Amino acid sequence: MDIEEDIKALQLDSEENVEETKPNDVEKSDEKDEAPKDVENSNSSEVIVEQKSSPEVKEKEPAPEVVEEVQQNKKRHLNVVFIGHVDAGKSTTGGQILFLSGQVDDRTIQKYEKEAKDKSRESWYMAYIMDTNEEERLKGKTVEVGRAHFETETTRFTILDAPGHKSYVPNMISGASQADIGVLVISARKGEFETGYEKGGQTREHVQLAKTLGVSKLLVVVNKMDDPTVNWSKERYDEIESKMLPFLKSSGYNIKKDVQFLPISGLVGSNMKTRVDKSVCPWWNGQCLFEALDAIEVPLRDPNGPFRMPIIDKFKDMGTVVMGKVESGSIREGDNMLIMPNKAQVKVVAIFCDEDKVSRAGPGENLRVRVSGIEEEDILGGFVLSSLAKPIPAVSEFEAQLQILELLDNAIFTAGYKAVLHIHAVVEECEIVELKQQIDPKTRKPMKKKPLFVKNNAIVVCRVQVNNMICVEQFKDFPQLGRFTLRTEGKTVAVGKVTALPTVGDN
Ligand SMILES: Nc1nc2c(ncn2[C@@H]2O[C@H](COP(=O)(O)OP(=O)(O)OP(=O)(O)O)[C@@H](O)[C@H]2O)c(=O)[nH]1
Ligand SMILES: [Mg+2]
Repeated sequence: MDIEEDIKALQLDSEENVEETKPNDVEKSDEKDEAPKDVENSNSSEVIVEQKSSPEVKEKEPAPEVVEEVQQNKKRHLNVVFIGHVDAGKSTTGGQILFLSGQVDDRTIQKYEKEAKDKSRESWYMAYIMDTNEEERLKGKTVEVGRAHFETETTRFTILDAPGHKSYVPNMISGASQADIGVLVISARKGEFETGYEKGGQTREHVQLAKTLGVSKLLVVVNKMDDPTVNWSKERYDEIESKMLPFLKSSGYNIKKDVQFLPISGLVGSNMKTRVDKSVCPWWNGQCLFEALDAIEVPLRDPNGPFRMPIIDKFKDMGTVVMGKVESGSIREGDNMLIMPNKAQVKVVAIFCDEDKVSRAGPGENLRVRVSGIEEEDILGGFVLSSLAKPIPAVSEFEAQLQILELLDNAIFTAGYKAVLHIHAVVEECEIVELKQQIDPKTRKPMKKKPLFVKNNAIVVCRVQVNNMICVEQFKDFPQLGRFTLRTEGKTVAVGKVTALPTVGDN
């Protein structure tokens, strides 16, 4: 079957890629504050950008013909995460996309211009489209992942606007774990590319995390080309591209197949919906952002596979509603399913895709699913809505291949090492209980001696234990549910993949 072959190809690709991954400088984090959890939401008017703090599904049900229409909308659906260093222009570019695709009117823009001016942040008005809460607007920094929708000729897109600030990396991880492709935004402004990339910025960490979290393709947009220090300079663009390429390669991306560069100005909106004018940028003959997004191809998930939807959030709304992205399989109203790991049997009462009520949905969709048979309090983020016939394994231990990046204070990595495990929507304390094998990064063969400890940049097979049962899959079966990161004190210390699950009985 084609789909199976595609999935196999993806696994081989990705497996090689993880093994090829070379050590990279991951910056030292001096700010370890976590993101504030409850941020007041003061935003009012726009409809296409989802509110950050109070998810709600529409209570009014659409007429039957509307449901029909939604289901017949055969455009493919892709989730795009915007990543990159703080202030690179992710929210501005996301906002501009919505403006150019006709989803934000001039009056709203004028309102944001005024609000931005009042806050002495004149140039931030485009970012206000995505940055919907007061704290974000005041500080000019995204905190929570923004979510919005737009369409091109061939595709319905969900934009996930991740925060760039290092304090909010956990939020970025949650955004990237829901994405199929990434738009890596790089500022070309003098000094900004350098701080983002060379001097310990977030560019590198974001790329490595995105790869690990299953973002299979990257559009690298070299932004702020309009800035006076850049002025659409080909030299500057080429410099950034030539510095980024070796790094992207070493992070596991196939730079011929998986990566595409293009210059834009998110603020002015150049080379986004239409190609940049030759009078502005005579040397660019390539695509604009919308064309590139339209043309990007990603392997399809299997609509006939066992159903898997990691739960990223839940709330009460005429029952219990769970939110997440379908990683495999399909769901229909009336289906009986399991919520794992606590094996609670639930019935699917209603399905909402984006803002619409639908009667069924397939893989890749971001859904809100109303279920009966479970209380909202009994569900945690990281639980998985799962097929009844083939439930996702729930384990408290698994075997994994890890690529160590940079340990805090160059510590050594041994049995007993504790970290925070991030795998799909799960965030859980974990302990390394045994180092089984070290892999030679050059030959990719296991080394003979069983290691007692390893250091920065090592590749090692080990056993990982968690206190609570979690749902994971082997990477070879479901790459999206079998890749993870380990973080210590707010810093990513390792990336890895699940290579084996206990054979008997935990699930
Ligand atoms: N000149 C110019 N400035 C830009 C462009 N894109 C963004 N900016 C400016 O860069 C600053 C940061 O923009 P944001 O969109 O908030 O950046 P971000 O990447 O979302 O930042 P975080 O969410 O904090 O990570 C704002 O002052 C923007 O006006 C651009 O294309 N040209
Ligand atoms: Mg932002």
